[in-house]
Amino acid sequence: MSTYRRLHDGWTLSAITGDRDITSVAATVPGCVHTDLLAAGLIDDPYRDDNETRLTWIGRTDWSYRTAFDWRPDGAVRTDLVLAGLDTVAAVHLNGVRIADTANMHRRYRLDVGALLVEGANTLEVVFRAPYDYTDERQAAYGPLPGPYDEPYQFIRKMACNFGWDWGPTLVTSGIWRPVSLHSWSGTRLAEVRPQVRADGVDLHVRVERTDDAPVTVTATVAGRTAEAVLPAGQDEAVLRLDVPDARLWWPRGYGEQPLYPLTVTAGADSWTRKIGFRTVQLDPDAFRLIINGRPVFVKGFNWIPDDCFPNRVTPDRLARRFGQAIDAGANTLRVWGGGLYETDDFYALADELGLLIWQDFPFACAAYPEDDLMRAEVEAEARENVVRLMSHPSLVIWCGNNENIEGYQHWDWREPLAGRDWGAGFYFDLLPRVVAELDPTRPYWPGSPYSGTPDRDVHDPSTGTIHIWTVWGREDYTFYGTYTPRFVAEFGFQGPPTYATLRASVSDEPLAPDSPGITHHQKATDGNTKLLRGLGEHLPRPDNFADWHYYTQLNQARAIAYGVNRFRALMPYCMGTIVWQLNDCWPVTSWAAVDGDARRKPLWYELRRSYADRLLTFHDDGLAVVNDTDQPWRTDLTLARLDVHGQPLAKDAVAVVVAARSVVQVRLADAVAVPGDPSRELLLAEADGLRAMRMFAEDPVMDYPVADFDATVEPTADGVAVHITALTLLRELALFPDRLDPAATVDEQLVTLLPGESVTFHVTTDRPLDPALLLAYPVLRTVNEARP
Ligand code: BMA
Repeated sequence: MSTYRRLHDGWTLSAITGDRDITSVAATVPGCVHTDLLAAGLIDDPYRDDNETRLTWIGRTDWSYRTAFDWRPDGAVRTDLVLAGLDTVAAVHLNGVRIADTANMHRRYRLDVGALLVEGANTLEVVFRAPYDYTDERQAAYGPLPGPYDEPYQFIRKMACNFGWDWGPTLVTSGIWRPVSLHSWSGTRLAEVRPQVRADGVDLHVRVERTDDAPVTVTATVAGRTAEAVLPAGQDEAVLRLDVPDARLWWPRGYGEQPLYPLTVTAGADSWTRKIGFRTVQLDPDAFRLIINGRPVFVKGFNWIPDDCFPNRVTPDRLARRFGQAIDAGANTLRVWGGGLYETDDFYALADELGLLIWQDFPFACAAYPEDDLMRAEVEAEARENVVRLMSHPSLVIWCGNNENIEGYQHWDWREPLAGRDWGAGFYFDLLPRVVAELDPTRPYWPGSPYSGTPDRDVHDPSTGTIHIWTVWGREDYTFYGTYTPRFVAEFGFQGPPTYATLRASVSDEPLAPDSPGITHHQKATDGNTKLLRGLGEHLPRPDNFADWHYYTQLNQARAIAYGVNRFRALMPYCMGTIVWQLNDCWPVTSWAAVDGDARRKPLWYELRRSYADRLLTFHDDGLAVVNDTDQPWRTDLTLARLDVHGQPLAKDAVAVVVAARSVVQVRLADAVAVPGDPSRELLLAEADGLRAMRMFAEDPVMDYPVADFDATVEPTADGVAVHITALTLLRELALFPDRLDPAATVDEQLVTLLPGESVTFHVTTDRPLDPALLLAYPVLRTVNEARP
């Protein structure tokens, strides 16, 4: 037999240290202290205003989770308590007996509890030690270690960004964050199944645990093929080979389909099923190209952070919506960043179905980590467990040792504070690659990001490995992306505030101002708001009110990232990847995200949808790049024109272009088109097959744009309104912000430039009747025409 029973009912939460009287509050499992206290009305919403600052005590308190459950002997030989995730330093007590001590959020625990269970009422208690007490103790014993944040996250195996980040609040959680069950079983249990998938089959490494000596038959089935092994007494491991020569290959989206095949393994009464995809993956380390089924893939990606500070709130539905936003923007890859988690099984299963490639960092980020025995044992255990847990997923294509720790060692003045002590190199260069090679040799491992291929080569070397480009956000104008000729950009980002509706709902300042307390609190980056303004450079005017600040900084974010993406795509195949920092936010905040903390798309998202489209036209200093990231050659008659700001052609050219599949053609521009007579009154236009690239010859504040004029109609539709705009003058980057009128309203398009006579329809989804006069006026409808110095 083999039966699981969830133990998710009847939990209560009590504070067992500190001076607050919190006793037997109803608790949710899986969950955490913050969400329980919030549900009980004992704390204010941590995401609102600066409430976060009044909640630090939670991470400094010991907590007890307690439940009682009925149990009757069910004939099983073994009954195991299975704890899929405890956050973090915990003692587990069953019927008053301490049965486990844990100190790693990234592990699961299975405890044989049959001897302790009693017929009738049983009690289960998990006592969590205050995370800060534990890290204080560890830090005192080891000595402080360098890192950019004044938080001790490297001393505990817990999601690092839980301690705050330059986009996230410091909300240090405790709790039972993943399911708890009792597993009753007799005979045989499948203790570990490791499918090493090939293009034409799968090798299965199976380990069983058993309660008796009877021979056990292990059977594996996939795609109509079956393999079997009989394990005699004393033998607990088998390797089964299944050949599927006619398997249909699994491809990343944009390269083919994603056929998934259920793979089932049975042993006695236990069985295990996962959907696998047949494919190969290799990493060409010099060029840093990911090669799937023999074909190099240009990575168009997003960095992924935990979608909520309280990961138990991230439901499968929510993941599906967020992944939908990533793929609708044209992405084929998510990089699960090292300051977060090994994500849930649902996460990778969804990526398998959608053909989204997953780059998985091991959870180490931006700090020197201790390498003492305790840490090494935890790291090895969690790595072994998660490599095995995730290896059935075709979407997972690369393991990466850490985020920015090798860079930290090379560039962030760590040597002196380290004084010769270890900093984590033993994990990234030895332990983790050893674990991956032993358990899952089908996947490449890369020691860190950024990383240039050997430990002594500068991680900033763009000619090899991955780089992260932070010079732009930190100090340079975004056109500085144009000075890079990288192999693979695994991070680059530019901030913008969240949508208006998101800010309005999370900040109660009246009025909202760029420097009002709530807006300031919901900006976590060092000098973030100063950098937002500096980043406007010559591109857009200095805003002098909140609405303009919000609009220009959002617009500038969109332009900056599009500039970088377009540059890197134009360098294909020398450059084979661009992973934007970052897709999502974990709360409402001004950040580098394309989708804000309340799931609303920022202007960046819409601009990226153009920049990540399969076909792209993009101007650069020497001409125009015509990018074709499809499997078909692209034959097109490209038209090029120099126009005045009233749309009148001053010079024209036509070029027949053939762009081979998955390649780029560079088109040089004739001087008649490329050289302006009066830069402030002229622009450059390229068009092909309905695609367009446009470049102003001067920055917007000096462009002599006409005052925006247009005809507009607003018509009701089944789910909102259609806003038709016909341009009477050039309209530069028309945008509509209906969330200013109805927080639930969404719009399907943003940042559309129209020449006189051209039209666009914005489809607004809303339940409310929106006043057309408000919809068509400042600050809801915007163009850059008004952007005067
Ligand atoms: C990189 C990331 C994150 C950070 C981002 C923005 O360092 O790896 O740590 O949030 O830049 O500063």
